[in-house]
Amino acid sequence: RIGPAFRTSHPLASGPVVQPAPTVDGFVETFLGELNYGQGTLLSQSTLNDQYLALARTVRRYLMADWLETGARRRHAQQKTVGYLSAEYLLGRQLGNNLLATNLQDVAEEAMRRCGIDIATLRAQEVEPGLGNGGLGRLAACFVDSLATMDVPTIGYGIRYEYGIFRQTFEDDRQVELPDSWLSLGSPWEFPHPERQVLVGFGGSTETSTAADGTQHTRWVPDWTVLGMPYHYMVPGFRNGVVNTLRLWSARATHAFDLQIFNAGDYTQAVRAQTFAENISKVLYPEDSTPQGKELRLQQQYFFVACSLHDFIDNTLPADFDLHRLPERIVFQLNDTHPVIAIPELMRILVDRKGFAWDEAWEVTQRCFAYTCHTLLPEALEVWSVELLGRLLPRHLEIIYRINEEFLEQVREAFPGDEMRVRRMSVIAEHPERSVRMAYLATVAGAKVNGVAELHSQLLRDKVLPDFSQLWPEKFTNVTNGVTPRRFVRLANRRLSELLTDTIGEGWVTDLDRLRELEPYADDASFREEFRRVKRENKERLYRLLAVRDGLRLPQEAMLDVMVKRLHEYKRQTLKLLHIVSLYDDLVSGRVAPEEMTPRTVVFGAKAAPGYHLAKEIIFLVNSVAGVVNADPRVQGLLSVAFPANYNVTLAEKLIPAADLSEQISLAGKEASGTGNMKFALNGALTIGTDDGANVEIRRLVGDENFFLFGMTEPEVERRRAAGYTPAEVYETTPALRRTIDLVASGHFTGGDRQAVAPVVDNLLHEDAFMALADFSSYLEAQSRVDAAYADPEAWTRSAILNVARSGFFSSDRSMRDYLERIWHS
Ligand code: CR1
Repeated sequence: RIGPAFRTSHPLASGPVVQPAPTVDGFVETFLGELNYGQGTLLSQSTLNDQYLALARTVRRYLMADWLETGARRRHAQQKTVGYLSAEYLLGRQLGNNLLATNLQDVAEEAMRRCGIDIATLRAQEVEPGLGNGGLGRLAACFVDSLATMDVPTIGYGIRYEYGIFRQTFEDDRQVELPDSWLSLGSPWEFPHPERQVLVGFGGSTETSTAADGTQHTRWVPDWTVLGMPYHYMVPGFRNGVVNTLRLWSARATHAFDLQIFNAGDYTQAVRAQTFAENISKVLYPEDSTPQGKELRLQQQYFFVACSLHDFIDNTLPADFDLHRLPERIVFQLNDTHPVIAIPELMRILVDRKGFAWDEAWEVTQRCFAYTCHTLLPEALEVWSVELLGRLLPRHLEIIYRINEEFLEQVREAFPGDEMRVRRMSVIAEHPERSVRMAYLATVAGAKVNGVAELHSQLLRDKVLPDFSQLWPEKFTNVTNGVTPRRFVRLANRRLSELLTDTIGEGWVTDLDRLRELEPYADDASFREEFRRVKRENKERLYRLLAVRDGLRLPQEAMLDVMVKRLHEYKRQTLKLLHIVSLYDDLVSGRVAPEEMTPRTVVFGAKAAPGYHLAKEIIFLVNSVAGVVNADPRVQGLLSVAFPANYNVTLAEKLIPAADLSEQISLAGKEASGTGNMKFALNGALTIGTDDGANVEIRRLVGDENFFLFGMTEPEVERRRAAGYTPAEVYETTPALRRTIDLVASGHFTGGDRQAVAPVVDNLLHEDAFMALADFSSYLEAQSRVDAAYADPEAWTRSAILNVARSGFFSSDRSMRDYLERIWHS
């Protein structure tokens, strides 16, 4: 620690200065004070950004006493803490959420009105911290929200990327990535703590010495170091006086500036060290589900877990704490394999620094970690080459080798003579190059391993880690994902929330199972009318936004059909596109008369990883089709396609409440869970989906008749593949598909340019790794059921209400209860 804690006998020293109970006058005064003394400006001269920052700081004040008090209470109680280790937190905007948590929405709105300010314009000023790629990062944000609302002692640990997920724009229909400089206008929600900086080493070598009694001691001598500076963020519970902490690490140079080099006249060289060190937390890797083995990424991973473990062990626990009892005080939940290097790091701390014997340390370590797997794609299971890991973290590699040796002994004992199995299960893979399988390491060391939906957990046991589940069946469990009802219903869908609260009371916000009480109202015609009004108003709000944001003009009446998620072949945006093209073709060729068509507006939102070429070609194709369809007078009002750029949490909060139809159309067996699917159902959209991920559970809960199922099941996919899948055959034998693909291939949507569509078309015809063609007919058939159902508004609304009423299970509060019961308390 740098500097002693300040001690004084002043009566206000040991408790926070409590912000007086909120009144509009008080809020105005605090706000003006923040403008004057915090921003150094007058209301009459302030910019929008000044006003936003002053408002944020005002709201922050109302959370501060609870934050300080929660921290003090946690230190005093010395309970077991959840250390959530996640390389990503996709938080979304903070202002609205914090106003909601403090119940200050109305006061703040009125206070701003009195200052002549429209609070909505200030909210729009906030740049969301996009410190995540997609589902995994947003899940972490939902989980910490729930843990605070449930008053579970939690520290969220992660990385304060200076640049989050790139900002997407389109140029000539193609994705262009711009840096997301989310910090550039100031970040009012973060608290840097330079006095809690942590030193992290990299590289170098290990030294082993033998003591007089013959015991060996190993020490790592890194050859370069960086500092980790923590930034604290408030994670408020929903109106419960609890504020937990999210602690994100930023990299700083140990010696920011080399004076000797500077004096020698080389200024740029003198700051090189700083630039190098600070690169570590500079930018979020924009790959979702398909990591690339980049050295900087391993540096990021080790950097943040080393800081986090040190922070908890040396700065959070009492100085005299007996580390043999560490599992009583912490469980580190590994959010996918990104933080798995924490396992050898804890071993190193205990053995090399705290003098534990190996077995003692292993015993403790195994009880401190649990691992969540979020994928089924083999290419998404992280591996690090031994060469790279050994160069960057030589001591950790030694530790991993020893863990593996002892583990493989265990396997040999359990399965004598089965050397094939030993090779299969080794944490060290030999081909194509010697590398460390991080998922295996996590499974060997973790007390529990979970998947994120029932089907996924089963496939994890049976297909991804079968040898491990045979060896340790009790290690494996499932926790189905969930989403926070605070942000994704209460905040995002104010109109629906009011209707819900008027109908069943407001308990649902923290007890989402109460939505069940809504079921009888599905049969109440006046309630259905109200429910439709909510949808309509949400659509109007969305279309107003899209008009300003993206220059889009969309028809108010059409069914709103939404597919928002990362762009990935397995998610099958192309299947959705084929459906659109076939609808378009049916209309313009006269196969379907305009009056037979259920009008639709399809909205896409998706970012592609910058290096994922095919995904970017698909984006180009969607934009091309949208351009032609929207400009064709023959389909005006019947079919529109919109692809607003830069889909993010902020846009999701506007899109999801307005949607009628939710597209969850991944190839069965590929989407681990999905969480957008839950958000849509909770906001009264019906799902068209495959039997994949959490869709399975959604369908079971909402009922078959309120869900549009299509496509092969996972075993059917397997059989089809085993029989030899040839997409060209499907194309040849399915006239509607043939027409559709031919129209695309003809260059109709690309001004006659066939070359431009070739990457996608050729891939579909000759590879189609995710079997879009195989599911095409089934998908179209399901979509015609959707059309028919939508044509009956009363029946549709009834189904939509039942989707809401029966989706309470998908609250992340329930997920957290499951983690507590199945993983953290065991
Ligand atoms: C999965 O693809 C799941 C989220 C959250 C994603 C998605 O199906 O809902 O995790 N996986 O569990 C991922 O991002 C790195 O892997």
